[in-house]
Amino acid sequence: MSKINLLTLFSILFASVPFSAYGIDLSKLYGHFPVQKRSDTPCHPYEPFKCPDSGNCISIQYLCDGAPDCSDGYDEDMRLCTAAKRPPVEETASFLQSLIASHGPNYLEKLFGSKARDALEPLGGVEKVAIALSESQTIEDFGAALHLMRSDLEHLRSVFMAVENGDLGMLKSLGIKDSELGDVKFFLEKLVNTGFLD
Ligand SMILES: [Ca+2]
Repeated sequence: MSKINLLTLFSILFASVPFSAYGIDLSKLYGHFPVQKRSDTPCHPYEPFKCPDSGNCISIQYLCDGAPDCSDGYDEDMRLCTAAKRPPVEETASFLQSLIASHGPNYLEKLFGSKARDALEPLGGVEKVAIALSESQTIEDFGAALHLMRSDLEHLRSVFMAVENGDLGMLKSLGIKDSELGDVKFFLEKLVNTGFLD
């Protein structure tokens, strides 16, 4: 995930096309892309997405539609298309941050294992974990992205599966407060519903 430029993204965001109608919210990808070079010419509003390699412009409806339209297939990039379905990175980061603020800097060890202490510093920080949650298609990809230990990954999977099965006792046993249960459940279900446990 390195080549889509931010200005193209903004041109998409502020174009008159109601892109949410396509079931994909590219605003969620904010923060994933480097800034556009000045020499780049903008795409037409009707075809606002610029393929990073070839520079050709395609319509939003061709993003993540299952068929490659950019010459290098970037419009079907798995991380791009996974991230587009997930909660925005900023939202995920603030969710993780709120759990840390509420329960202390080592709390997320209960979810992600022993490397998730010190406000996630050993894993590269909150932002990095949030991006991994956004871009990783499956929990296996997530574990690989953050180099989690197998036992930690299996524990995390058991938490997700408990939530998927409606077992909120698991979250309570991890110290999640009643006032947080709704948010935590919503967040974990959102990941599950976008293929995290597949
Ligand atoms: Ca396509």
